Order: sequence, then structure tokens, then C-alpha cells
Amino acid sequence: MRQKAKATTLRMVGIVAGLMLALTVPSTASAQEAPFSADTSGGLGTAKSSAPSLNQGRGIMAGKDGLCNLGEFCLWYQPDFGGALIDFAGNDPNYFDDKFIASEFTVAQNTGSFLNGNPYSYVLGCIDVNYMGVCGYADPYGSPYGWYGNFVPQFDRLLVSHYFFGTGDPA
Ligand SMILES: [Ca+2]
Repeated sequence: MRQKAKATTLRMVGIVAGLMLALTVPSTASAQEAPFSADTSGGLGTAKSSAPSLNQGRGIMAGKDGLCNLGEFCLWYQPDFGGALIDFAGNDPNYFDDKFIASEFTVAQNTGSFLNGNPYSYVLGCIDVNYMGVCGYADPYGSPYGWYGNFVPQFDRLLVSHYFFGTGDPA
């Protein structure tokens, strides 16, 4: 109960911040330009009807603590946000040295679903180390679509690195 109230508060803070920013941005800037070059093949995920809620339990963003927080990029071993999880607060050029939290499974080439919890950034996910190979993107948290879901076939159990790609604007 208490946790839920906190999550709602944080979500509202995000929405208020978003509205304030929207009001200060000139209208011409609201048309979103595609920030990606031709080496991206599109979105990472397939559409899902509902996203898992972000866990705000600890109040602060801490990567790799097993809680998918606002601002983080989270990956699950199974599709539909099931099984083991890893939560990244920053970029990671190589998942081969990462294991899912409390799991023996290596993250590299083992991810079934994702969530971008960052409302200010896209996440570019790639199938080779150091952000190489075929890359696709996850939209910022709160976008109409594309910020969570199961991976499309060209990224399913293939992701090896990712980085946050700032927009400056909330979704
Ligand atoms: Ca976390």
C-alpha cells in the first residue's frame, strides 16, 4: 500500500516534469525527428498490451539491484517480463560479463523481454559488443509504444550491448 503510493507519487512527479518541459519547448521542436542512422533496423520489441510497473521500493535509482526503477533499462530472461531480471542504470558495452540478478544465466544472447524506464532517453540495443552489429531502439519510458515488450526476432536472445541515447525531451 505504502509502496504503491510512493510509486504513484514518483510517476506524477515525472508527468509534472514532462508538462513543464513541454511548455518551455517551442512548438517546432515537438515534431520528433528520427535520431537514428541507417544501421538501426527499427524497434527492439513487439507490442505488448501492458507493461510491468516500475519498482520504486528503494526510492533511489540503483543499477543491478534487482529492481527495475525509473531511469533504468531492464532485461528479463523470459518473454513477458518473466524469470530473472537485470536492471542497468547506465550503458553496458558487453553483456558477456553480466549475469541476471541472483542467477547463473549470462545476460548476453539470453534476453526475452525489455523495458526502458528512462523518460528522457532512447536505448539503442545491439547484437554485438561495443554497440556494434545490428542495433534497434527502445522508445523513452511513457512513449505511446515501443518502450517495453518482447524482442522482435532479429533481437530475440541476441542482445549483447546497449546505450542510452538522450532526447532532452520527455516522451
Ligand atoms: Ca534498479
